[in-house]
Amino acid sequence: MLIKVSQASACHESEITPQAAYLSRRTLMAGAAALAAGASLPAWADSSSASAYEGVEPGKPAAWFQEKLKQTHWQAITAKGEAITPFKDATHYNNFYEFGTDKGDPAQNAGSLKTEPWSIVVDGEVGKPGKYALEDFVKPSQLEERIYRLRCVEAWSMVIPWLGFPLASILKQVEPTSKARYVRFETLQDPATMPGQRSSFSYIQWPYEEGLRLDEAMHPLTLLAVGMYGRELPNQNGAPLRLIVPWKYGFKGIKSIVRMSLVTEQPRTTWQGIAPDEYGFYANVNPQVDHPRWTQARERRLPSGLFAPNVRETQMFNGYAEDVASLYAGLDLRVNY
Ligand SMILES: Nc1nc2c(c(=O)[nH]1)N[C@H]1C(S)=C(S)[C@@H](COP(=O)(O)O)O[C@H]1N2
Ligand SMILES: [Mo]
Repeated sequence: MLIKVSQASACHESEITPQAAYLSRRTLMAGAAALAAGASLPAWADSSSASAYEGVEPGKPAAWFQEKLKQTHWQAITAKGEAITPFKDATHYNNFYEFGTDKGDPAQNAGSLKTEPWSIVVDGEVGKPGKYALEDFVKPSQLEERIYRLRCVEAWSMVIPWLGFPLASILKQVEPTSKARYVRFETLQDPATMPGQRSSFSYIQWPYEEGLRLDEAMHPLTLLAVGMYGRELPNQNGAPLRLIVPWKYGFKGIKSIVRMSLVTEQPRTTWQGIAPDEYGFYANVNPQVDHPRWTQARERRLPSGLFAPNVRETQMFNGYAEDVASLYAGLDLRVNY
């Protein structure tokens, strides 16, 4: 059993709405170059009509990614009845401060990021510490597609079809010891290819770092993503490996991960370091706890414009309460924001 999640997020073929999830066979073939002859196609791949997948650019996927893609469990989890955000928006409206602070900067600048070869250091409280080549690290795990809401703390949101591996299956492989209580994650630090790390007025202490409690990290909804929209991750979205925790604000989803440490103490996180009264360690999506400078009760769902703002109510735990609320039983979410 790969995923144990409630009925609320589990996928039922019949409930997949056409506008929520499809890409034409043509787009898939052209866009995800990785789907070579003989590759299995998602069940809904024959749907026609313009879709969120329009304009999916052909990438240059690593060989291991192409292999993994053939065995993908398509739509393992979906966001029922919610339209997928167009690929164009998901790849041109980004937060990735290593490449600049404007939403368009990552798309413009992240081409310099070299994602192959890539390795991940695993250390701390683990039975099998080491420096793993990415392809070896993910080898035993099956690729899954998961369509999740992404809610940024800045009060905008998207719906993105990720491709990735449950973090739990990857963590089990390195055998956390009984002392491990948290996971700390670190992004690549490379000023030569990351212009945002060169700017002298930067208030961020690089590298970007994030963390999860071990039970959050092991939760079946927590994903290590290597792709989106049926193809490998574009650089601006955190290639080649980034974290996705769908019930938390987007800043927990650390990009371009080079290190994972199993630790005993709650790790320091980048945004907590910048403004501890505004960004907490937990960062669970919560419409009842406002950001000091704006409400968190509502969000702008992209694409959103002046005449079609597309505003919706924010849901507790971003709509994943049924699956994750029990993780926080007894915890004051106003104090632990
Ligand atoms: N290393 C790193 N990871 C990061 C960020 C960043 O600036 N640097 N921004 C975060 C924020 S605030 C959000 S909302 C998401 C955005 O992911 P996306 O651009 O793929 O939508 O990435 C998160 N991960
Ligand atoms: Mo964010």
